[in-house]
Amino acid sequence: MNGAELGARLRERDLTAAPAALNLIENRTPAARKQVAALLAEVSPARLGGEATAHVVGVTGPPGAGKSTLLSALARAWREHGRTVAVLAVDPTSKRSGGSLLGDRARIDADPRDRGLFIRSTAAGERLGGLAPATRAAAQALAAAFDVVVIETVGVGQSETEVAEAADTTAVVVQPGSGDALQFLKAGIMEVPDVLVVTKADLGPVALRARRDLSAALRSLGARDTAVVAVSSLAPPQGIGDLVAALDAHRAALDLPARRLAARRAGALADFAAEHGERGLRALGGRRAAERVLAAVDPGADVASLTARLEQAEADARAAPEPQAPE
Ligand SMILES: Nc1nc2c(ncn2[C@@H]2O[C@H](COP(=O)(O)OP(=O)(O)OP(=O)(O)O)[C@@H](O)[C@H]2O)c(=O)[nH]1
Ligand SMILES: [Mg+2]
Repeated sequence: MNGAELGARLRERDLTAAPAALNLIENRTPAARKQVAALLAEVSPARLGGEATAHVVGVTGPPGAGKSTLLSALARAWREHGRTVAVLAVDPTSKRSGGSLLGDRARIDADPRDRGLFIRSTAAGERLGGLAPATRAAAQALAAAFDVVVIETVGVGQSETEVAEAADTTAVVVQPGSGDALQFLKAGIMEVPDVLVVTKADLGPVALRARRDLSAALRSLGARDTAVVAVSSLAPPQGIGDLVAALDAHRAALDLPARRLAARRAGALADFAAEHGERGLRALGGRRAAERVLAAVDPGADVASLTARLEQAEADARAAPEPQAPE
């Protein structure tokens, strides 16, 4: 499989390259990883002449909150607006992705003939709620070709942090009557999301109350910019248009190059840590030192080359006869 060729096709917005690109990205053999690096280089900002134009949206929330049903409705709305959509549903139950799992957690209802909508289940990382390096790479690759790339993960609380790092906009999805999100927000366990979605608005008063309580909690935290949107994803859908608008508004107000640069650096650090563990980070001189290494690399570099730079720095540090004196 030729990574550079697949990357070039994605760069030219050839959506039919997506399945093969994802197969390659999920293949963790050394040979495949070289090809993945070649693929990512083709869709790097340096090669694209700027940031990939997709809106990368993180959708996260507790099991059963209604994420997949919501994404069915959202995807439909985006497609009606003429936007192409890729959904990466992270499967927390599997560390390796297998054919049998595809579509299992996704449960997204879509027209299989629609070439503008691509849905894929991907395996979760080692830690609960973590993003596998493959998921991050997949999002970056698809962001060159699709208008919207969604990363859907299960969990609420700290587990959403990695998704928030990888996405332009993060939406936390909660269902009415589940007090967890409210408690997590108040206790500061959950980072304030960009958009908060209360699902199952068709349930009536309980949904309205959840929306009111969450809005009040956000106000008391000073998070006035976070939109709280109540939706029903079942027919007839409600609030989906408002949610599309809230997501777009967040994206429009964003310093995209800064956001994406931070995402690539965080991604490289996470990939490096996943591969080389705490020992690897220590060899580099710790997280701060690793961040300094990354800050010295061209801002247009892709994650694979950033990770390679960290690996080089680690090798240099191990080869050095004496430990480097801190400045
Ligand atoms: N009444 C009502 N039920 C809904 C709505 N959205 C989803 N549901 C139901 O809630 C249940 C869970 O929905 P999913 O979309 O699978 O939830 P999820 O968050 O993707 O779940 P996991 O992937 O298991 O974490 C299903 O039985 C849905 O039919 C809604 O707007 N109204
Ligand atoms: Mg789901």
